Amino acid sequence: APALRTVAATAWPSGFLWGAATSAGQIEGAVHTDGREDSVWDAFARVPGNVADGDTPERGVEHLARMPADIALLGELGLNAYRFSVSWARVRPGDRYRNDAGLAFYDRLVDELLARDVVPFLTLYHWDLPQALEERGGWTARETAERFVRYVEDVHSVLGDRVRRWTTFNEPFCSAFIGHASGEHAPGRQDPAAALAALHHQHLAHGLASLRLRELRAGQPDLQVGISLNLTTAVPADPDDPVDVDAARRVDALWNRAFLDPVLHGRYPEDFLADVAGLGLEEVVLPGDLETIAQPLDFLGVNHYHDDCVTGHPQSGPGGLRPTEKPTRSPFVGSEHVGSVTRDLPLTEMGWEVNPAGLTRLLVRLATEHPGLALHVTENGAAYADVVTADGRVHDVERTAFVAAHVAAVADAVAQGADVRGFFAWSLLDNFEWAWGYAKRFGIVHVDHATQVRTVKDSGRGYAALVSAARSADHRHADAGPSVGVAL
Ligand code: GBH
Repeated sequence: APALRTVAATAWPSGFLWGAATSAGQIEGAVHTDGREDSVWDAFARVPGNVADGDTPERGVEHLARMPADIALLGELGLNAYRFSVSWARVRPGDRYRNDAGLAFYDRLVDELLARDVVPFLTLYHWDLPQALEERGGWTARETAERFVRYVEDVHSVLGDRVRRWTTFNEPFCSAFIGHASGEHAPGRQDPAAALAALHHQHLAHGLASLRLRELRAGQPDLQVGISLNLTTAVPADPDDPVDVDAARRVDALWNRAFLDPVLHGRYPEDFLADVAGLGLEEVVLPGDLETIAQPLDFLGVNHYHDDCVTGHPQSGPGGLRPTEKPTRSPFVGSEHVGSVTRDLPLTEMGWEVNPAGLTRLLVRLATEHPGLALHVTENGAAYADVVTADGRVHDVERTAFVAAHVAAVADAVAQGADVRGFFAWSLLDNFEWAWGYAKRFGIVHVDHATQVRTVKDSGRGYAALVSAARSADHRHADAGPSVGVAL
């Protein structure tokens, strides 16, 4: 087994959140139970060729039915936080009315978490728009942002008394550009103007929902609102080649600055506006929108998987998101010529580079460029082809090393001054990996998709051991007197 780097437990801020993450559309299943209606992913997955092996989210990993046992597992792993998402299509089927039967599931989930002293970390939108709204234009329609606020009010009306951490969007890059430009994700459109409209309307929805949650939190001042972005460091393949340097600038804008700048500073980057000039963004940005979008952010969620080494002379186009033959288009609106190059690093089963130093670098960059911003690593993980062996265990040696190396990478960032307050392993459970269906496994807990039996993988045990060391040091500090860490 690879040597695990031991992290000085004292490096962690007091009250650090040690969690695992999931999303509704990937685990819940029961897509028509208790009045839930289709999301865009249910409809997209029914079209042959969109998802590997014809898989659909219909069964998920039956989390809707198995939730108490799944949360018990989280407790057994010693985690003190759980990041989950709420399904809009369960809460407002067809976006017509508040569905109390759907909301009751999340009500029970939150009670189950609190009973185990696990902090609920709620995401409002993890890519699962109600299909009925897609049929009215989806994220290309401005009204969808306003409808999002009604949904958020419904969720808050039931969970606002117990949930303190609210995330508006998960990775709006993916739902905008992979959903509407490359078309590899639902709703599967391949239209640059639609992607830019979706980008802007999700930003607007984030701003409007943040405003509303702040009004609603009048009686609950510790409610925090943030957003999770799939920030991705763009590295030029040849740093001496101006074409590659320009390619890196372009995708840095697309992955990172087209999100950070509006949300944090109320502006789109000038170079990004130039790259996408004439493609339709001008038409959807109305006066006042950017002020609405730039609401104070209580934390930034960072989802990190890999860096992107880019070239402006692509040998092969971007890809690897979808296993099927549908003609692939670039997600990089206005920069379609840019391609990715794989460096000499180990690769996961997704073909993504394993590069924990990239996570340290990203967190330190954020801390430097946005001083005072609280950070959570809201996703980090890896897919490997796991098997349950005769001893009833899953010896996922590579993932075990991956988790340890990335936890150590976060410790390095903390030591360099980044204000990181939480880490969430993606994912608690093997699940529906979007266009890859059930073929890719990201869990620290294995799921047998035929029997739904759960088996904690060695990576889950390894993560639990790291967390236990960190948390017992935290408790010793707490016992020793006032905490030296940040107030959470
Ligand atoms: C996250 O997104 C999602 O939030 C989560 O739902 C998902 O299950 C998890 O990751 C694992 O996929 O093939 O070179 O074009 C992942 C963010 C951004 C990572 C795009 C892959 C492109 C890689 N993704 N990136 S490439």
